[in-house]
Amino acid sequence: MNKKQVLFSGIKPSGDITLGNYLGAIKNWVDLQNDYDCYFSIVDLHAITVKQEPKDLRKSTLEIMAIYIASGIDIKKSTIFIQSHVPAHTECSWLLNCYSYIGELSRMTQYKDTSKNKDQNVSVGLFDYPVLMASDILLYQTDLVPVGEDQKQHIELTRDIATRFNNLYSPTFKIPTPSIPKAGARIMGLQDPTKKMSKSDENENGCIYILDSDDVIRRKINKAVTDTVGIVQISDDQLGVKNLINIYSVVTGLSFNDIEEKYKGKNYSHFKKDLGDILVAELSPIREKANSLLQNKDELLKIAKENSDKANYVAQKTLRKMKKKIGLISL
Ligand code: ATP
Ligand code: LTN
Repeated sequence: MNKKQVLFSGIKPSGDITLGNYLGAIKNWVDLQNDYDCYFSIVDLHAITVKQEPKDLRKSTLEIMAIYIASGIDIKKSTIFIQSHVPAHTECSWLLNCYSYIGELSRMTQYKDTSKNKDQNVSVGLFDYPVLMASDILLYQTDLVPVGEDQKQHIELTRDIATRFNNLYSPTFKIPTPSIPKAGARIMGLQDPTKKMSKSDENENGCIYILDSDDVIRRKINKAVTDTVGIVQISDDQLGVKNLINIYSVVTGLSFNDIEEKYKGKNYSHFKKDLGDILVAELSPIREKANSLLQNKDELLKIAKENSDKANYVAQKTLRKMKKKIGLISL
């Protein structure tokens, strides 16, 4: 039997998980786990590149773990682990820092965007974020990295660093390929459809959170900004409506055309009511399962421990290889 290809992805516990995270990432992972040997991480070390309240960080980390499982990621098939439980990630990151260039890191748009909005000091960690991400991916000899469009540049950088290391020494890392979902690749904010829906957004009405109650989901959809055109159609002059149609399409599997047809002659409130119902049907079972998992923290931690043992074993193997090639003495 051929060995399955390896898949790695992760989400930062930097806030409550949004519909963007779910449709752009988690939902696709669930489908991929039968075909790949999957690692899904909660990347807490990435979250601390910007300020986090310790208690919120702890809460988000466990919530993401519960949401992964509640959304259908099967711990018998996939490895779900907390990044800081596998020390090889930080160690590998230092090593790869020595093969990464300030020039290439300076060109990363996520860094430029995040640092631009900070009035206080920007941490070295924020600048170095992509090297830690490269370590996450390369330690597992990853073939495929499913991410939203915004992360493509970081995967390109990962490929460059890996190729550089392989050329300098000898083949050490698999060169990973990004996989960007066509649908759901970019869910926009409900209050500002020119910006992506993001868990660190200050405006709560702009985001639907996976653990939002049914009423809150419906209310946020009702309040979503639209326009005065009044036609449910895909148009670049109607970014709010376009985003809602996209969400509708990703959840139901209906094409944009089907949706436009279905709502011909109907007003926005009719469309929004249906979309609210569709989202409630999709998210409420996940919320209930996640909340029930969160009732038993010991069980979640037990899963985290077992899975990190598995991840540690695989990651250490690559790390040992790297150190040997670099010329570090092992005992
Ligand atoms: P933050 O607001 O803290 O930057 P985020 O909400 O952008 O966080 P990440 O942890 O950076 O989320 O991303 C986790 C995964 O979810 C990534 O694969 C990312 O591409 C995807 N993702 C995040 N936001 C969206 C979105 N609005 N639409 C589609 N995919 C998204
Ligand atoms: N940088 C990613 C999160 C992330 C990740 C990874 C994704 C950290 N390490 C490894 C895929 C593979 C983000 O901001 N979405």
